[in-house]
Amino acid sequence: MFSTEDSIVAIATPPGRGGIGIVRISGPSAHTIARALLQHPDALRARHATYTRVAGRDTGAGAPLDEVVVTYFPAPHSYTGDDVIEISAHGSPVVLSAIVTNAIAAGARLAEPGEFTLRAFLNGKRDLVQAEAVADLIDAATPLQARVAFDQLEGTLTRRIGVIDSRLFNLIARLEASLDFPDEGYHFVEAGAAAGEIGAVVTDLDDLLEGARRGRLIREGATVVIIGRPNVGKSSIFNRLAGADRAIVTEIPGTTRDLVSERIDLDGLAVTLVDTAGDRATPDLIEREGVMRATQARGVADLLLLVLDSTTPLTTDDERLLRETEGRRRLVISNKSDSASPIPDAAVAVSARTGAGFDVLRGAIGSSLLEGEPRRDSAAITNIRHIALLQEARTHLEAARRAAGDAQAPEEFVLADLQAARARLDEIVGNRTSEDVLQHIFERFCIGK
Ligand SMILES: Nc1nc2c(ncn2[C@@H]2O[C@H](COP(=O)(O)OP(=O)(O)O)[C@@H](O)[C@H]2O)c(=O)[nH]1
Ligand SMILES: [Mg+2]
Repeated sequence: MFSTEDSIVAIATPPGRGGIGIVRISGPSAHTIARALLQHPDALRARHATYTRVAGRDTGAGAPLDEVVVTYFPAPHSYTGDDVIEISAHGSPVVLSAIVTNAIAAGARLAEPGEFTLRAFLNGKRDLVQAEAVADLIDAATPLQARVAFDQLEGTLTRRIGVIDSRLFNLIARLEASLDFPDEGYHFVEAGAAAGEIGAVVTDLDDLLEGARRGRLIREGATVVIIGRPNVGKSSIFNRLAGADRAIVTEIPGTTRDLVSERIDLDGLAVTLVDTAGDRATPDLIEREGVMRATQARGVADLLLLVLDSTTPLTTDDERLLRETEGRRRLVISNKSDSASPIPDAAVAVSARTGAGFDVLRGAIGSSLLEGEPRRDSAAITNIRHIALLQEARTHLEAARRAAGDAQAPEEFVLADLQAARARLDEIVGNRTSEDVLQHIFERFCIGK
């Protein structure tokens, strides 16, 4: 189903107008197709920028359409591993689509989403983890997300999985040798030693999985929900953190009646900040709906900011909220520090009016989100597909370890589970990934990537 026989074309730059726009052609006839489009007498020199003109029609004849710089990357030294031509024209959608149309007339096919990167994968230029990292890098909304994605593009995760895989391979080889030569009276690996070695691999996997929550938070972002009874200053805090007057602030309790949310970059973490209606029993139908939505938002939050008002004594609503959120990841905030001294049990004191305490608050949000996470420089694992496969591999390794430690269990049992664990690792890097999964992964790319 995935063919690399034909040549594909697409605009590689984002939609809209810009100084430069790039059309990319990849495939065995990329060079021939480019020659048909360009008003350039000679063959293109490999990896040289060639300044020339592109024709207005699908033959080189006729009025030129634009001045372009063309680069030819012969296989296999290109992004996709096929012959690649990149035509940099002026960033006009009209010019760029004309080039694409002409390339199609000259024999190319419009690329599917992610097809350039898919070809790089099929041609062995990148493994699946790296191909997925390309999409993550393009999608990154914070510098930290970009760095972690680039790390994976460089192969950090691939290497760690490779190390684990080769330990398993080595162990499997020795176990198989023991099975194949049972009469030699020599065991390539003792049963007890095998269990120990498998245990060490499990520890390696756990190391990798340990950083996963942090990695997920970095890649997917976190949802932080502001709760509290009416008038404590939730919307004011929301506006300060969002850096904009998004939510309406008044002295009238019950002003916020719906969820208001805003994406913010909090020291590299992409945070969806949600302001909610003040939590109280109320006869007002609309406000009641707001309180219900607030309760739902509370349910999906990665972190709750429970706001208290330091200018008034705690009410029964405050105490109820403190109780209800006790088991949750939360930060208790004492607001209005400009007018009263902070509530003793609160984690952070702020004034939404003056902005005092907000640096501390931002830091505290970041550290509570990542609390208990290994403080590594980069989280190697971020992708839910990778996490699920690592967990499956771990399950098989645990089964193998039990079988290896059990004198009654035949060695074939150990081997079967070790092989199954390796198969999961292979699937992460794409060595035996089904076409369905590949299709699913590359679908989320945009055209031209
Ligand atoms: N003095 C003082 N007043 C504040 C502060 N934050 C909010 N307020 C006031 O408290 C009232 C309620 O604020 P609002 O943000 O709408 O609270 P919400 O109902 O919890 O969303 C408004 O009159 C705000 O001006 C603060 O830090 N200090
Ligand atoms: Mg409000």
